[in-house]
Amino acid sequence: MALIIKSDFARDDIWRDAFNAVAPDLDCRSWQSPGDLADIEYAFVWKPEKGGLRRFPNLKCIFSIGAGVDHLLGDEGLPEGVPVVRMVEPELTRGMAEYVALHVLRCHREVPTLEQAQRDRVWNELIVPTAPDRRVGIMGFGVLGQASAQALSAFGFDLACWSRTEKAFPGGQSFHGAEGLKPFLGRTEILVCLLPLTPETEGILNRDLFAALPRGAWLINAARGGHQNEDDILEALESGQLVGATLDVFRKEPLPADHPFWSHPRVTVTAHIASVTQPRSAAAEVVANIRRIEQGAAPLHTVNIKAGY
Ligand code: NDP
Ligand code: OXD
Repeated sequence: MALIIKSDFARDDIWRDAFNAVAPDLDCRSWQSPGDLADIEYAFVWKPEKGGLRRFPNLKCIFSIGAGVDHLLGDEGLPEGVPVVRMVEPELTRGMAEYVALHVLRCHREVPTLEQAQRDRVWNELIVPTAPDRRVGIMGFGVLGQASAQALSAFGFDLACWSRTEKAFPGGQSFHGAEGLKPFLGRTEILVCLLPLTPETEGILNRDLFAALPRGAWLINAARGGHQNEDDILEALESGQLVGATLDVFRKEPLPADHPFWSHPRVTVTAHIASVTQPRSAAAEVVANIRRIEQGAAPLHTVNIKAGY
């Protein structure tokens, strides 16, 4: 069984070691020197070049190294009929829940205001609402949205979620579809975006959406830069419609050095590190899925190519 690896952050060797630790029988090959292309049955990839996966005539499954599959589904040369599996692994999920909890708490407790007070040597006895009086809304209520909601529920936030299809959410209010978006936004003071990037969600974080939030809302985008209209974010910050934005993802990455977000006093920039797939736990999940396929079962976490996620 041969697996071709094209990894993020040039981590091919780390991945090979992680796979070998759980599956010594798996023949891991690198994208640069794949050997006989006909041997390759599985691909484990991040941002492969367009059409690159077509080289392998016997591919049984394509595993995305990330939870997002926009890097694959944007490729018109993706081999037809080969299932695409997105990354679902416990440490990636935990990392995102940490990031969301950290930044929601930071907005909720108005940490940027307190940091400024310290710089100004001002004793600011700032009193903030309690968590049950703070309305947090999570756009995208899949694996990462649900884990983030669970982490936030420990603090007692007033939570709501928005998804494409109807979802039960015993810990909060649930909205879905186009008709659910406005009421969801209208009650949301801290908005967390964890949507996949699809033709339907491209550019969704725009002026119209910000206008539907209560004045002075906070945006946290840990999903994809393609969701956000960056000029509209700056305009909403300028007008006070948004009081702050925490952005992990950008239209262009790395964020260009002259981008106004870098120095904006009410924007927090992180470098697409909200959460990162972890080799040990991810290799175990991928190998378990490969074993399923080898036994004739369908892989878990396959993507609906038509829906785009
Ligand atoms: P899932 O596929 O598990 O969940 C996606 C959620 O989005 C579902 O609830 C889905 O609705 C909802 N959704 C999809 N399309 C729409 C739509 N048109 N309208 C409303 N809701 C919609 O994805 P994950 O939670 O695993 O990952 C989410 C995204 O997070 C990834 O696609 C990736 O881009 C990003 N990510 C970013 C990272 C970072 O470091 N910045 C790290 C990891 C992931 P429904 O439940 O009805 O299907
Ligand atoms: C992902 C990412 O999609 O890291 O997993 O962005």
